[in-house]
Amino acid sequence: MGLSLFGRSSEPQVGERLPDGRPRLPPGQRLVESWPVLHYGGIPRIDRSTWEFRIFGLVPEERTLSWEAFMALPQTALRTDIHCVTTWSRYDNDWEGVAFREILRLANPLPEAKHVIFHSYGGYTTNLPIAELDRDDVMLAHSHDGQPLTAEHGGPLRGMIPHLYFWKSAKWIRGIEFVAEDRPGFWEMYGYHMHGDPWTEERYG
Ligand SMILES: Nc1nc2c(c(=O)[nH]1)N[C@H]1C(S)=C(S)[C@@H](COP(=O)(O)O)O[C@H]1N2
Ligand SMILES: [Mo]
Repeated sequence: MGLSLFGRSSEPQVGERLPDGRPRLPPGQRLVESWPVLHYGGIPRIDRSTWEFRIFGLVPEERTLSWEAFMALPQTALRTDIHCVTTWSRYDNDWEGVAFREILRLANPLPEAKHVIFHSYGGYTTNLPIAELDRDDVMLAHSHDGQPLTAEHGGPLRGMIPHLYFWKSAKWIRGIEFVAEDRPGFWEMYGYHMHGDPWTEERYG
């Protein structure tokens, strides 16, 4: 019998609440068991031996991390739910990677930096306020459910921002740019919301 409160179950878990009282399943979402693959364009094939992650923009000193340097950063693990704007949600994803706050410490952005743009191999971008990333449940993830991220799901490295719609969690990331003014990323330019809170259904506009 699947009675575990936050375990994966085939039963609809519509009544569950988050600790702060919000429903675990945001409005207009339905639960899926599989993990859909969604992206615009092709899947970039990236070799970890040539992979680089660049920290740039409003920082005192730009940095470029190799895969080895990235993996030498303190590692963390988190279990989170995914909410895609196309209305599927997937519970209990186990991620491993580097906490975003570790990246913030490393970047040490200038006081005028208020937003970031994630840049992906293949050209995708997405924008977020730094304030939305400076939380202990945001990370850059290289593994999912105990396995290295597959290329289709954003490997070697993707963003993982569980409290916003999943388009903000860029796959195949290659850099983070610190900026003063918010500016729309790829989907935001096509009408997706600049912020993207699933609980207030900030889907489009
Ligand atoms: N680089 C890149 N990242 C991306 C996208 C994309 O098109 N390109 N799509 C976003 C969207 S809309 C979603 S729902 C998730 C899907 O991630 P998944 O394929 O691992 O489920 O990736 C997000 N990150
Ligand atoms: Mo999406």
